Amino acid sequence: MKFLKFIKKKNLLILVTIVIFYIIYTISIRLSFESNGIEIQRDFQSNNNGDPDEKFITYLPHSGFNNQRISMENALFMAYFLNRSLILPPIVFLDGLNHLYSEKTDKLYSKLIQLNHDSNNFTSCKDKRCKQVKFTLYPWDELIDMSWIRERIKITYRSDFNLTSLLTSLNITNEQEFLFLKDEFSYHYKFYDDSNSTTSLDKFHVRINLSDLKKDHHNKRLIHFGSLFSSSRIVKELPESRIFWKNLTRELVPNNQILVEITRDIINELGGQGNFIGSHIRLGDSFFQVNGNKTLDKITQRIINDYIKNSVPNHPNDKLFTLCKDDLSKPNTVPLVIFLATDKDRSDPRIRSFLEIFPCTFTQSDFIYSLEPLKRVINPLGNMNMQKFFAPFVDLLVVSHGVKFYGTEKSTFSSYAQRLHDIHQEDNFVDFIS
Ligand SMILES: Nc1nc2c(ncn2[C@@H]2O[C@H](COP(=O)(O)OP(=O)(O)O)[C@@H](O)[C@H]2O)c(=O)[nH]1
Ligand SMILES: *[C@@H]1O[C@H](CO)[C@@H](O)[C@H](O)[C@H]1NC(C)=O
Ligand SMILES: *[C@@H]1O[C@H](CO)[C@@H](O)[C@H](O)[C@H]1NC(C)=O
Ligand SMILES: *[C@@H]1O[C@H](CO)[C@@H](O)[C@H](O)[C@H]1NC(C)=O
Ligand SMILES: *[C@@H]1O[C@H](CO)[C@@H](O)[C@H](O)[C@H]1NC(C)=O
Ligand SMILES: *[C@@H]1O[C@H](CO)[C@@H](O)[C@H](O)[C@H]1NC(C)=O
Ligand SMILES: *[C@@H]1O[C@H](CO)[C@@H](O)[C@H](O)[C@H]1NC(C)=O
Ligand SMILES: *[C@@H]1O[C@H](CO)[C@@H](O)[C@H](O)[C@H]1NC(C)=O
Ligand SMILES: *[C@@H]1O[C@H](CO)[C@@H](O)[C@H](O)[C@H]1NC(C)=O
Ligand SMILES: [Mg+2]
Repeated sequence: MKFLKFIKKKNLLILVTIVIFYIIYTISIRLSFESNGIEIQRDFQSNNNGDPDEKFITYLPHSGFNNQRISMENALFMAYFLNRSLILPPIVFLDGLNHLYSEKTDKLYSKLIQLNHDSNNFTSCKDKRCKQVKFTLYPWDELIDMSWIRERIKITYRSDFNLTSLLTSLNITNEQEFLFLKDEFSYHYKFYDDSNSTTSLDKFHVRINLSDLKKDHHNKRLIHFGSLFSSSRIVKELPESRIFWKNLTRELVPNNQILVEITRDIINELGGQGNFIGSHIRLGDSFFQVNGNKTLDKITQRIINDYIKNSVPNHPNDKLFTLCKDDLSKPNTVPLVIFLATDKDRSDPRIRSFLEIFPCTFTQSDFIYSLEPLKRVINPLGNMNMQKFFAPFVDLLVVSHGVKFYGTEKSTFSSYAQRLHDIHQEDNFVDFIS
């Protein structure tokens, strides 16, 4: 009785306490969850154990997915070389805008700060014309296997692009405590692991010796880079750098379970590994749009050359071949099973002319049933459905499992597919298909 009376009296206080605890509990659930089987703390503050001597680096992401991947890989190398923890920003996926980019770091920051977990759209303006762009911020380790690198460098996560709050969380109170290498133009800084290197700057403007950066700024709590994009951003000539880089690029492979299952399914439908070739034809925008005809011609010629030289095994699956048998009876057609990844669809006249030569070409849209599980992928940060953002990865993974791969020059999407293809070839596919 006494107890019940107590509850009545303190009724309001207890209710308030419960509500507060519930809020704290839900927030911590949101920030910490199972990721590809690993428990990962998303929230920077709680992951940072408050070691006042810990040193960090970070950078700003921009542009398409593979541009962001290259920046992320470069950042991992920087963290390794400089012996610092990496504050890793999320993947920025956009729907309705190809690129979020500015040459100047300050300007890029002012765009990126619009992206936060409270919203899934922002206003993008160009030449005074504005539109709503849908976006989502996605954690890298939901998509890519980071276990190898996690054993070698410490990674903490950043889930917005607010510089003020980043500095606050690092206890940085004045400008002397951090180094901010802001870009004033594209390809501003080029980094050299070997101070004695004679490799030229090429399109870059300013040289930085990494050993000097490490030595001269070892006291700085944070080194903040701007863009780290470009596969020639960091010159890696020291033997240790090369070994580390080779291992790094070998280990950073997509391992999202749903994507892996879908890929396996489509490969089986295509007649199994080794029985189809993969091609990535990028035609969609800017440079690739202008060079579309050239890209098509080159890839067609390369496939025909290889096929005539008979180096491509060709054991088409019967079921698939019945689908293209009639077209194959036409002159100048080539009986090869091809999986085509492209940012255009079948109705594009350039794709149509490719299909006339290679009638047994299949695209993602031929495997709608296998793609069904994509509908279930949601972003654990913010609950956005990821189907649209994940579709390119199905293309990427399937083409990379072809017995041969034919990509588009200068496309970073193609270069990743080529890398994954080479890895699968080395492994003789054993790790992927049983
Ligand atoms: N679904 C699909 N999307 C593609 C394909 N090629 C390019 N894309 C899209 O276009 C973007 C290209 O940007 P990025 O990844 O930076 O590669 P890059 O511009 O070719 O160097 C990709 O991230 C995809 O969103 C493709 O074959 N299939
Ligand atoms: C920041 O400083 C406060 C007190 O000076 C300390 O308690 C806290 O752990 C520090 N945080 C970090 C991230 O270093
Ligand atoms: C890397 O930094 C840690 C402290 O963060 C230090 O204990 C370690 O000795 C450093 N390693 C090298 C090779 O400098
Ligand atoms: C997002 O879009 C909705 C509806 O289109 C709009 O009402 C809202 O203001 C937008 N939010 C932002 C941050 O732009
Ligand atoms: C950035 O963070 C600071 C401090 O946490 C806050 O005062 C400010 O409003 C934030 N800016 C934006 C644009 O959210
Ligand atoms: C890089 O190091 C080399 C050799 O110590 C030196 O000659 C050169 O000036 C350095 N470059 C820069 C930009 O610091
Ligand atoms: C650069 O070259 C000089 C002279 O050949 C040598 O003494 C020095 O160790 C070299 N530095 C590095 C980082 O290899
Ligand atoms: C990289 O892999 C090789 C084996 O391929 C191994 O001998 C070496 O120790 C690895 N290096 C690092 C930095 O992990
Ligand atoms: C590409 O080729 C088609 C004919 O196959 C032609 O109509 C078109 O103008 C060409 N486009 C460019 C940009 O050269
Ligand atoms: Mg791009």
